[in-house]
Amino acid sequence: MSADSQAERTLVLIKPDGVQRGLVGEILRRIERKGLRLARLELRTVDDATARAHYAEHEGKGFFPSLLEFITSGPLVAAVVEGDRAIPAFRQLAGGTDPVDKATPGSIRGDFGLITQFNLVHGSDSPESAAREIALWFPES
Ligand code: RTP
Ligand code: MG
Repeated sequence: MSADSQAERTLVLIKPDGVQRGLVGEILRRIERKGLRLARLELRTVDDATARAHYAEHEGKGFFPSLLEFITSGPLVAAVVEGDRAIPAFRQLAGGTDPVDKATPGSIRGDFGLITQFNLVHGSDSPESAAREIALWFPES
């Protein structure tokens, strides 16, 4: 176990495809087995404004409209996950963005994903992103 002073926080989403396919328990199990902790956990359906703010870096890209439609299409799980190097540790668990070309077997996307958009999970990609996203999803924390 690492000292609390080394704990890092990351924003994790189990996207609507993961909830719809019944993979919430499987994904949370992998997070916990890795040794990461759940600090916040909530099922919610998000509006367009939240989805747009979350993925602001992708505004203007070809996939942006369908990404917004997908993320708002049904309930998702939002979580704050913490632990030593939580940001890269969860990105490792998730695997690369494309579930076939980039994510390796053994990762969440590599094991359960097929189509890039429907890649099951989101994890913050840097400390700056994590701070911004945690403030967006859990403003009271
Ligand atoms: P995320 O932000 O969701 O954790 O995923 P990521 O960092 O691995 O990938 P990113 O480049 O940030 O893309 C955000 C999400 O947009 C969807 N996407 N679709 N070509 C496509 O159809 C395409 N490219 C990206 C995926 O859901 C991706 O995770
Ligand atoms: Mg990203």
